[in-house]
Amino acid sequence: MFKRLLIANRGEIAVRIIRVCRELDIESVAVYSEADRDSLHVKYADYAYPIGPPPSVESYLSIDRIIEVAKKTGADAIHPGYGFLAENSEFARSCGENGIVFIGPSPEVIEQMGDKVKARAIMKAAGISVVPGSDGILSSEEEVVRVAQTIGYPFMLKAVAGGGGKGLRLVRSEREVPSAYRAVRSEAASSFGDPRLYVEKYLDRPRHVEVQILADQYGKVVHLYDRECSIQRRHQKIIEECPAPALDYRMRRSIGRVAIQGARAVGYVGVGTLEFLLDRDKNFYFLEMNTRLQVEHAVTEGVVGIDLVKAQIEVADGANLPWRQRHISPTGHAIECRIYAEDPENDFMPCPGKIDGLRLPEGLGVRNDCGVYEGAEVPIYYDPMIAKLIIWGENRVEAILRMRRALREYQVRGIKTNIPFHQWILRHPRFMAGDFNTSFIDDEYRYMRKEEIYPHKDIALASAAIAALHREQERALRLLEKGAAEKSNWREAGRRASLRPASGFSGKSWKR
Ligand code: MV4
Repeated sequence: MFKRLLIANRGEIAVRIIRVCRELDIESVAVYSEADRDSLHVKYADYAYPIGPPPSVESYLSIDRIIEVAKKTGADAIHPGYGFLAENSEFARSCGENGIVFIGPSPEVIEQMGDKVKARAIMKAAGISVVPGSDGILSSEEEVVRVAQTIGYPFMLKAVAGGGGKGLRLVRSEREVPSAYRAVRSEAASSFGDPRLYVEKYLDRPRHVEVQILADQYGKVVHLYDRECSIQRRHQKIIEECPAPALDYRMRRSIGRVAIQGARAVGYVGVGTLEFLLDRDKNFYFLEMNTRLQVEHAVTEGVVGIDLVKAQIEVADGANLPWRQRHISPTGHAIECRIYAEDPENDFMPCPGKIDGLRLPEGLGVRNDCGVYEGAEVPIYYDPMIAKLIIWGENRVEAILRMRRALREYQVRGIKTNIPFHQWILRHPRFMAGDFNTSFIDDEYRYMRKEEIYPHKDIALASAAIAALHREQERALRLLEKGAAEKSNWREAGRRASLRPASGFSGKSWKR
């Protein structure tokens, strides 16, 4: 097993990985930018090394600096977490060249799946249905128009190197082709350094369902069921659940088998995710494959009871997977709410700053993967996600009710968070019914005003004020009655003047 593992990441995922290191008796090496000097992952790790100034290109994205720290500290493995260098084949290759194990699939697989056209071709060849579209790269507007004539409008123009929300445009008619072509091409060139484009038939309001897979180096592949990830805003996921409510038993088995087939087709090793779009008739189409641990991996862990980070490290160390597919069964339901430092009342503007107060929910079925602490600063330079709240319940309804309870216990002072927005979603009838798709927030949410986050807040405030007034009047009345009964008010006055509780918690009681 590895002796020392470097975590090329920050925040909650770095802490998550360090925790596993400790359980496996592996020493952990954190790296940090100048903005993260006092961050939780730095305090939590066995060792911590600075890697540069706050901007991630000069720190968490600097392959050279990270490899240098790994060599200097004698780390024999690097875990990239998610984001940053997690799907950078050059980084994976550089680890290998320096005799360091990259916790993830081979650079070749990362590269292949990073090329969305290649990924489509591999999956299609493996007999998996992909969204109808161009089978190759389109290098002119004319070619785009020609393909559109076969698949029809509307369609999606996508960047080969795309993923997430960048390099993507909906084209509704032929006259929109030129501007869309130019826009996606230049965005792809500037964002990914790769201007190549392809086309897919547009699916209207699909659900986003993904399947977790896990493979060892010896050809054994299992799936760890599916996740529903449609609740998102501007391609940023907000709530995920496992299992996906849209799938019944037969579809679940079918999509799981397809995912294993896909993983085998690319010779996958480690943990990975196949993303699918689910149309209205519940046909599913392969979309992309993620060759990393995902933010939402924890909901899968809750339902299948397997530690995915531990499995990742063990597989990278050459372990055999100890499970067969039939040994992996889903139990109950898990939901994750991503806690962002952002202001839902102000167009979700990021809200960096100092966390003056923090109280975390606890209790049965509550898991908190938190990257901050009371007194910590949330820097402006990185993703505003500060924590994940993961709830397990025996079924979806129990998980939702428990999540509402836990969010209520979750108190963050000093910065704004999206917790009230989560409470709004968790009370939405369509969310509760499981009746939603990737457009849910765009369709249901206009802009959040205080009244919407806290329904009947004005009435609640007025009621509380009236109740307080009423209590005062009652108290005054009681005092008057006592006075009328020729009882002295001195006792009451004495009680008030001393700081003792009124009803005798103190040792020396006031005997009559
Ligand atoms: C699509 C689509 C509809 N039809 N492709 C957005 C991000 C990128 N990874 C793929 N995306 C989409 N591709 C076709 N042919 C709709 C989306 C999409 C989406 C997908 C998954 C999760 C959220 C989404 C939000 C908007 C659009």
